[in-house]
Amino acid sequence: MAYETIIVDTADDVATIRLNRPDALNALNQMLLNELCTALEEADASDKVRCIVVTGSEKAFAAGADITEMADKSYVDMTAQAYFQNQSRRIEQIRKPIIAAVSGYALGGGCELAMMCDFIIASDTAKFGQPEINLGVIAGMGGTQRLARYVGKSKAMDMNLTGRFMDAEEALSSGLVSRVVPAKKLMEETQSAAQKIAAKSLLASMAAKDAVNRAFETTLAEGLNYERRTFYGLFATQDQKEGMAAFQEKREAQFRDK
Ligand code: DAK
Repeated sequence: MAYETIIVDTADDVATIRLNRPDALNALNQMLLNELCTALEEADASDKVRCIVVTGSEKAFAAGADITEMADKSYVDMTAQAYFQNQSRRIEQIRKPIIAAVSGYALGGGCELAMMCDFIIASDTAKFGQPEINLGVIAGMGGTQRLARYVGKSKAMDMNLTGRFMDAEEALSSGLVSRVVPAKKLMEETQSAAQKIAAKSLLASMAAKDAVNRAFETTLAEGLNYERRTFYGLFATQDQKEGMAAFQEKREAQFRDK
């Protein structure tokens, strides 16, 4: 499919989706989010894809929702159009693992999009922030909710109330990102992580994603029950037999997603 605001490249079991509005630092507008959702859904349905990477440019992952698109909207417009609501839900429904590779600015909706991915690999130039307060509004797609779960109340309040940016080092030490790599190595390291994930049983990696996400939606006791039942369920797969046989036979497992 031909896209105007993203570039999709699928190779070696990994779909890489690059946000591509360079003139606006990849600001998220309706078209970009719709195209991103379509590309994610296509990757989720494709038997050529076992892991997805979402990235931006060297200067910006995304500098937020497009202020130009929003500026003149009224409360009624926002509510009637359910602005960005449907797209958030579509992203949450993706079952395959998604890595966000972040270089430069990940602000407002950009930071929120990165947090909707399963984990974030940041370049040492990355800057995260929820500066919506400077525009007279607040975060609208997880900046008060997911950020608080990632980094705790104090830092989430600090970021949302002062609008200050967090650099890569602080993002790492506070748990927002899983690793920081030199800017020049960002895509190499991300592709290497994606290849590692792609080599696993897709049934197991989708189950792992689902189970970790469950931790944020339920009590510990219910979450542990869910995890244990999912674990038992994987013993119905050929991939479990293959994975454990390969360990015993001291060879690489050949998973077939069956
Ligand atoms: N929207 C539109 N255009 C943007 C933009 C944005 N968010 N960010 C940058 N640009 C544009 C600039 O206007 C400029 O365009 P020209 O003037 O060249 O035409 C171009 O990108 C380059 O930007 P700068 O010239 O400003 O570049 P600098 O290096 O000087 O500064 C910056 C980079 C990232 C610090 C600065 O551009 C900046 O502060 N940008 C705005 C950051 C921001 O406030 N982000 C939050 C936006 S509000 C919702 C869910 C979520 C949201 C909304 C609703 N629902 C579920 C309802 C999310 C809201 C937001 O994200």
